[in-house]
Amino acid sequence: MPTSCSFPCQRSWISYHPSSINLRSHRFVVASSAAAGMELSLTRPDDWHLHLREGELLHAVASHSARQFGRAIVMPNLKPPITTTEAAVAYRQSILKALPEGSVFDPLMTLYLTDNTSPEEIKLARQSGVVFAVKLYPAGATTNSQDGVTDIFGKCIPVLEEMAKHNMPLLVHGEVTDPSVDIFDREKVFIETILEPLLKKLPHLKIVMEHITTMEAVKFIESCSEGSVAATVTPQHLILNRNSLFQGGLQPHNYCLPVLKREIHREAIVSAVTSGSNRYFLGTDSAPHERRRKECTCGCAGIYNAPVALSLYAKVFEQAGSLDKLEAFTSFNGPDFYGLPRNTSKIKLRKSSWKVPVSYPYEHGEIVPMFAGETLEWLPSNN
Ligand code: OTD
Ligand code: ZN
Ligand code: ZN
Repeated sequence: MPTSCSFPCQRSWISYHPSSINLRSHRFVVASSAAAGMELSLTRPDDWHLHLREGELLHAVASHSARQFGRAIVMPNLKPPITTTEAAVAYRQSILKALPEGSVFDPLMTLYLTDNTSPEEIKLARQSGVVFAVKLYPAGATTNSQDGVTDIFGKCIPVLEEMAKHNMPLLVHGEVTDPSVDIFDREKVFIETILEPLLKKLPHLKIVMEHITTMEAVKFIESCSEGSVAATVTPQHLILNRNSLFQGGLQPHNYCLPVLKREIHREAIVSAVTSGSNRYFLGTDSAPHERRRKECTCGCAGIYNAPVALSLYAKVFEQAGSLDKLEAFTSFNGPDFYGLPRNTSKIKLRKSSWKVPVSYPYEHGEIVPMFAGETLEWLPSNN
């Protein structure tokens, strides 16, 4: 059974109002806050980085994403991973079956790159019409990445060349796995030792650096040619810093990979995303785990944020005085980068308080969402 901390935990939300907010930005926040009851109408967003899982967990979470998002890039890190087009097609079918009746949510599938993925598989993926990208997990970098790539330059160049030919993006978990590299430096070292040399070798490969967490990643993205390299950004890396892992006691539900970083990195990502640059788009990295697998001696990495993501993104843009730039981030930059049409339907975000459920129970377990039990503003609705 999960045990709960007897320490009177300060909730992680506290770190959303960091004492480091300077007066200038604070004044700006006050001046630009939206009035209660205000409503935003947005082109329906897509989620360009989502873990939907399978079986019971898939059934427990699918509707949360499908209600709000038009499409999602579905991550392939299942057990076993989705390494072939055939497996991706079957996985897509099981996702469609798990959707609420009448849902038009469109899962965009990905392949899990291994040392043995063949260029032929890329051709099949492109022909299938349902596979939209290939995911690079350095072996051992994150949940279910043990079958990932061990030597990208030694094993994967022919596959990556084939992907460049087919305009198929490479989605990157950008962290080195060398245990001697400090966990907070792994993204920076990955950029220097893998991403920069890779782009030199394959300048025509489209790359999405997933879930960026550092100012170095922002600098890297800005240095690349527009339309060729982009980044997804999660709600947690925009809202929390690494203090949230330890505030009032260990907070397993704030543990994800790449791990939360220092406040200066969070600020750099917020500035980049709210500047209106089209190089960044919404990717929640919503990664549900059963409660018992988070609250235990070796807790899994992953934050379940699908139900709260839109509220949190809106809050970030509101606080930066950039609500006018929210829609491009949630709904335009992603499809434009992938060369897909933008959604035509709309959703609404209303500035009114709502309480995040403390958990989402399902038959054999429950999932604790990000900011469980907290009150958020910006309530999404379909009409
Ligand atoms: N990070 N957890 C998971 C994936 C992500 O690296 C990621 O994309 C997961 O549980 O699948 C996590 O912390
Ligand atoms: Zn990742
Ligand atoms: Zn992920």
